Order: sequence, then structure tokens, then C-alpha cells
Amino acid sequence: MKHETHNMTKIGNCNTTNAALIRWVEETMELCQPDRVYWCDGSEAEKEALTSEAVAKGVLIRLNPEKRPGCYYHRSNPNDVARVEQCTYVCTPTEDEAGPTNNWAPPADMYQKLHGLCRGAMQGRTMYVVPYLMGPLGSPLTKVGVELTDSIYVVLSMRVMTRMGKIAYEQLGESRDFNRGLHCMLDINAERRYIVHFPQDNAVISVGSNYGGNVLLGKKCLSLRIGSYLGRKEGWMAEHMLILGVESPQGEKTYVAAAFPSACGKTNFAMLVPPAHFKGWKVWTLGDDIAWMKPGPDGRLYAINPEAGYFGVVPGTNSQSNPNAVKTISRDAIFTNVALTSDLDVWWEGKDGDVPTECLDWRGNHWTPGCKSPAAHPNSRFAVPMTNNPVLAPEANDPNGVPISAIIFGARRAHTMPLVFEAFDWIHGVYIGATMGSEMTAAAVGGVGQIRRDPMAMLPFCGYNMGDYFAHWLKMRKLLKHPPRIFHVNWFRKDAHDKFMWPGFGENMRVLKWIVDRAHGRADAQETPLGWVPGPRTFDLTGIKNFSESTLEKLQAISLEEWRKEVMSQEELFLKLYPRLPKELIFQRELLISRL
Ligand code: GTP
Ligand code: SPV
Ligand code: MN
Repeated sequence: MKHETHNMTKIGNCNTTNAALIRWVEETMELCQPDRVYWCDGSEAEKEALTSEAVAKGVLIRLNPEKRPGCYYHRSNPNDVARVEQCTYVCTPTEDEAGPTNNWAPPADMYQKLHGLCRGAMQGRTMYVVPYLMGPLGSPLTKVGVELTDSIYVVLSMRVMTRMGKIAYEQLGESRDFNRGLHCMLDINAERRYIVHFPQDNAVISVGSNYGGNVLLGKKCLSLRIGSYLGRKEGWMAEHMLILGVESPQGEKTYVAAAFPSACGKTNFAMLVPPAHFKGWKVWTLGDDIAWMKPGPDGRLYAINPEAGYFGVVPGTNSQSNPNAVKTISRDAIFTNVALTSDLDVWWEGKDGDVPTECLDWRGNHWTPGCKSPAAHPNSRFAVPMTNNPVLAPEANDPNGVPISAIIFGARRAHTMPLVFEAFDWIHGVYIGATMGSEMTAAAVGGVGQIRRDPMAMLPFCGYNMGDYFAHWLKMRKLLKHPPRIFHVNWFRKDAHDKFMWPGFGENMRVLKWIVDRAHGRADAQETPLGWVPGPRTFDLTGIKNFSESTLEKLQAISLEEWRKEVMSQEELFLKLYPRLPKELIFQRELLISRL
């Protein structure tokens, strides 16, 4: 065995024979010069040991075992609380391949700069080798990644978010085909923060951060940016989508995937509890953030969730909005940047029960209800195994995935966008996704509240030229005999008093039911310039509280004045992408203008 020729004390508890992996670990050791290397196996004993170490080092605080069994508390550096799009790069060989929506630098320059930052960066520290799977073991869609990191918080979070440890070696065998992810915390300085993708090398280097989306390299980096690049090459799709299954009282199961931008409701929708009126209906969660989809032998689009956990927004989670999430995070969760109460429980804005008279806020400062700033950071998160979810679909582990009957695009829009409409066909649906606009949220640094174009909720996550990405969507249609129908929803339309008009959350079942019925070709619809909308009285409002037919009319209203502005504001993105923009989309825009 090759690795036996190496200095075993230096390389640590090496638990693989994969020569390519061992060689890469050795090269990285030489670069980063850690004092120790630790190879993760994913076992329970390892979890216990690493957790104790994290607690001893103050990286994690053990929460009250009576109130939150198995739960831990973490605070990130206050300068490091969200994704940083301005520091995120896609370094393809040419700038044109990355396209105008990504930051780009020549790969050789970027490697040089990052290697400079990483040189000796792990002196006095442990380098953890974290092998993991994105996808169920044995799925043809599953990818192997290995993350080398000096953050014990990352190791423990990756263990929750992925299928981590020796299981990854089973899928990998002696193959050289795995994602190489290197993460160095450095000194968590925003000036030296880079999240860089080299799609042609299936490699990611992330430095200067310790926040989820920047450093859990299986998630946005591999599953979306590198994933989308590989998907285009290999004939599949990597999307920022939840996956859910709707079960009817008759036992019919319909699978739906939905793309909403960050902090726009994917986790909530994926765990939806139907209102009492929908007796016998049940919603099952497959995934809450990422879908990998590939045409199956029957001509349908099959989806898997590559993740094994949820990294979800905490504020606003309560037994009214998301009772399944409340149960899911009652144990085994790592909470980041929420508030800490004196009895070692966690608190956040919008939690059930009373506001604590005092607590420590996400920065560790004393907090009372009179304080102006929130106790929990608006982008505070939980990381929790999906197996805690009471409505986890058993199919979540099916290597074949589930056939998708409907794709939903959704955005956060105070005006303009109706509650729901359906695309006329796939190409029109691609146009609707491509022109999505949404208000920015706390999930990324900067610009909260501003509307920006966020095509398919993938603006921050597409690992190549967005124009080519649209072309890939159009091409996928040709590979599908039974393409999913495409819809657009907006839970966030507001009235003149700046209040949400739609109750949202569980009540979204009413919209979902219409979508499912449409997907099976059995619900009435009316044609509008935007697409199909529910026909009169096809929308079931029975039992909905404090809501009138007239509010529904307002929610569905199409204002020509607003839509003229909307179509105008699409122009900027189209001009930006023009050289690679499929002409079909320009034609779709012209058709919409003429219908309006
Ligand atoms: P990422 O994890 O960042 O990708 O976010 P996400 O898309 O999973 O969003 P999530 O479900 O965590 O919801 C984000 C915020 O939107 C939370 O504050 C929710 O309370 C709120 N939200 C979710 N669904 C609804 C809804 O139907 N109506 C309203 N008004 N708010 C919602
Ligand atoms: C998002 O921002 O879309 C998230 C959270 O899902 S993060 O993992 O930080 O990207
Ligand atoms: Mn997300």
C-alpha cells in the first residue's frame, strides 16, 4: 500500500488507500503546515470526542440537556455572519466562461494568491480531513467531496449536513474523481476572505471565513457552483431548490421542486403542515435547499437532495409558522448566532413563548427587550440532521430520486407579482425563472430589501455563464418526454399598510394543491398575459381565517403599470448577458410585452 511509505506520525490516522487523496492531503500539509492531521471516519465516538474538544476550546457551548438534548451553541465572528458574494469567485480558464454575473480572476493568479495566504496557515493547528458524499450512497447522481479544514465547527457541521466519513470511501474507491475543498480560517478577516471555485479542477478554496455557506464546502460550493458546471457537462441540473412530496387522501404522491432565493421560504415550504381543512393531505420533505435533477429512463425528471441535514434560518421559526422545524431542532442541533438564555437555552425573534427579560445576544452582549438591535442575528442558523424531521420522506435516501411533476419559482416581492400563475409551456417557464426578481435578504452581506434579478434563485450560485445556464435549461426540455409544469409564486405581496396580504406558511397548501391538480391536468385555469391562473372558485379558501375573496383578487391582480416597469427592469440583465442569451428568451419577453 502506497501510504505506508509515508511518515505515519506526520500524516496522522490515515484511513484510506486512495492514492490520489493521500497525495493531495500531503501536498496540502506541505502548504498549510498543520501540527497534526486528523482523518474523520464519521463514527459516533468521533463525534463525541470532537464535540468535547470543541466545548473545551470554547468553540461550542453545550446547551441545557433537559431543554435541548444534544444541542450546541456557536457564535461566529461578528464580521462573518453571512455569505459574501463580492468575495466569491468562479475561476474558469476564461472570463467569458464565468460570465458577467460572477467574479472572475485568472486561475493561475488566484491559485498563487490563495496559496500565499494558506502557506503555513495551519501552524500550531489540526488539519481535519473530511470525506463526504453529496447524495445517497450508490446513487448515480452522488458526488464525493473531501474538505480539508482547520475548523472543528466545520467538521461537526459537515457531519450533520452531509453523509460524512468512511461511507464516502465506499463510493470513491480508488477513483481520482472527487471535489478537493480546502478551507483555512486564517484570522477571520474580511479583507482576506475569498471563496473561490475552480470548476475545471473540481476544486474549491475558501479562506478567511467560518460562516456556513462560505465554508461548508459541500453545500453552495460543490452542490451548486461546481455542481451546476458539472451538470451542464454531464446532462443534469444542480438547482437551489427544495423538494417535497404531496400525498393526497387517496395516497397519490406528487413531487414538486421549488426555487426561492435565500431566506425566501424554501425550508418553510418543504416542511409545510396542511391546514385542518385539508384532511388526509400530507406534505413530505425530500430536501430544503438543493436539488440535483436528471432525466430518467421514463422521460421524467428525477431529483435527489444531495444533503443530509438542514442549515436553516432560525428567526421566525415557531409552532405556527413551522411546527415541523420546531420539532426538528428540539435536539441534536448546532445553533449559530442566536441568543443564549441564562438557563442555557436558545432564543430568537419570533420564537414561541415569552420574550426573555434578559439574555446574551448573538455577539455575547447583555440584551433586554428594550434593546434596539435583535437578540438573534437575522441570518442566525440551525444545522440539524434531516432524520430529525417528523415528515422526512422515506424516499430521501432513494438513490434513484423522485420524479418531479412541477417546478415552482418564487420570490419575495411586495408588489407586482401575483400569488400564483402557471407558465404556458417549458420555454415560457424558463423565461419566468430567468427574469425572477426578489428583494435581497440577510442571507448575504449587503443590499437587504433591494430588488435584484435573481434568475432561478441561482444568481449567487451558478458556476458558469448565466446565458449558457439558460441555454442548458432550454436543452433539458429535449431530454424530457414528460417535463414538469412550471409555476411562479409570491407569498410576500403587501397591501397599502405594508402588511403581507397572504397568510403564508401552512396556508400555502392552498396554492400547492392547485399546482398539484394542474400538474395532473385536473384543475381549472384562466388565461392572463402572465400565464394561467386559478379559475373562479377553483382556489379552495374554506376555513382560512380573516381572509376574503377580495384580498385574493388583490393578490392576483395584474397591474399594467407595474408590469411595464417590471419588463423594463428585465432589460438590464438581458443586456448584461446578451452575447450568450438564448434568443428564445428575448422572443418570450417580446411576446409578454405584446400580451400586456
Ligand atoms: P435559505 O436557507 O437562505 O436558502 O432560505 P429559505 O429559502 O430556506 O428560507 P426560509 O424557509 O428559512 O424562510 C426565510 C424567512 O422567510 C423566514 O423568516 C420565514 O419566516 C419567512 N417565510 C417563509 N415562508 C413564508 C411565508 O409563506 N410567508 C411569509 N410572510 N414569510 C415566510
Ligand atoms: C443560502 O444563503 O441560500 C443558504 C444559507 O442556504 S448558506 O448555506 O449560508 O448559503
Ligand atoms: Mn439556500
